[in-house]
Amino acid sequence: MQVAVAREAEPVGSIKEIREAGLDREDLLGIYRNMVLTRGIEERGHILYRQGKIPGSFYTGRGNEAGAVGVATAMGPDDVGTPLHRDMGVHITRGVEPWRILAQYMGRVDGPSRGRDGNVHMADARLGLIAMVSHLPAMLPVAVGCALAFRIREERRVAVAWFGEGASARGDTHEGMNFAGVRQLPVVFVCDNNQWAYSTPTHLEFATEHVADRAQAYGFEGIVVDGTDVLAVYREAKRAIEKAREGGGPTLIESLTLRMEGHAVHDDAFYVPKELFEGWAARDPIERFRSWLRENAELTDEEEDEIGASVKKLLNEALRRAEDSPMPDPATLLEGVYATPEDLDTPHHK
Ligand SMILES: Cc1ncc(C[n+]2csc(CCOP(=O)(O)OP(=O)(O)O)c2C)c(N)n1
Ligand SMILES: [Mg+2]
Repeated sequence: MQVAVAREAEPVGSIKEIREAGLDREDLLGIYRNMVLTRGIEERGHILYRQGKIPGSFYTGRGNEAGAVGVATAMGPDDVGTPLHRDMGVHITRGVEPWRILAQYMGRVDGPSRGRDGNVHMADARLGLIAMVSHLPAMLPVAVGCALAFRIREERRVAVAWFGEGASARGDTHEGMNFAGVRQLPVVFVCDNNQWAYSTPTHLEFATEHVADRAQAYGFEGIVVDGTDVLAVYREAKRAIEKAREGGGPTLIESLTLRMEGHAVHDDAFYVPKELFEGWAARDPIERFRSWLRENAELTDEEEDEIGASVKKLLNEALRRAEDSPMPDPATLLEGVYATPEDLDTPHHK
């Protein structure tokens, strides 16, 4: 029989509680705007894909806006993270300009990967983000390596490692978490549990009740949070990040959502029961936060319209600017692919 071990986080109630967690009204509206912008970028991307303007495939994190924005809002400016293909909200919250993301989608030279890679295989290192590779769980040891470096250099910084519940079935997830637990490193693991790994359901990925139940076996705390409740995600991420910064070691946060679209745009997700989509659509994270703001923070019609209109304007301008960005010059194909020994300052290259 499965017995849940991880703590199940309470939903967030009042604005008082959220003030205590360090957010004022302006922060709350900023979070809402970041969620609306995140969804807007992915909706624009979807249209560009249908227009044939995006090479390769196209992924969205619809339904995961609260999870991604909530965690990224809790990160400090010098912290680092390895967001994946459902975590557009992390790039937005860290300040990547939307036009650069649309340029990335279209393979243009102004995308964060300078047209070297497609879709969300991108990150702006200046904003503390490390670009993902397709071998998703391979990003966990990278984040753990960052945390080890912070420990060695005595820097008060934290690494955040994202992974899906499907990725949790792979060996690198185990190795990363085990090493982090053994060394009590300043890293927070965030599992975006959207209940599907392509067409594989959770019961074929893990035998515990929750992914977060495994944390105890690695020697740290596991928490399950409703990934449609942006403030609950923020509160739990903030606690975990500050705990890690103070030397309290890792935490595993499992953010529970449903992947609201196919694995990528080519997939109609016929294998996901219709009732599941209907149930989770009623808990849409943006709609949920909008209602909370209306009830608890006196969000007005004017403010809501202003946010919607400014996001639309920003995206219109972003699209124009991205379409003006050229394709990379083929003559530069090999630039930025390999680091030459002269570029490295590791001792054995000296
Ligand atoms: C090692 C490896 N195996 C298979 C794939 C193909 N693949 C890409 S994403 C994915 C599903 C990942 O599921 P999950 O970790 O739950 O993340 P989600 O896509 O649901 O966010 C698969 C099978 C891959 N990229 N890497
Ligand atoms: Mg998944």
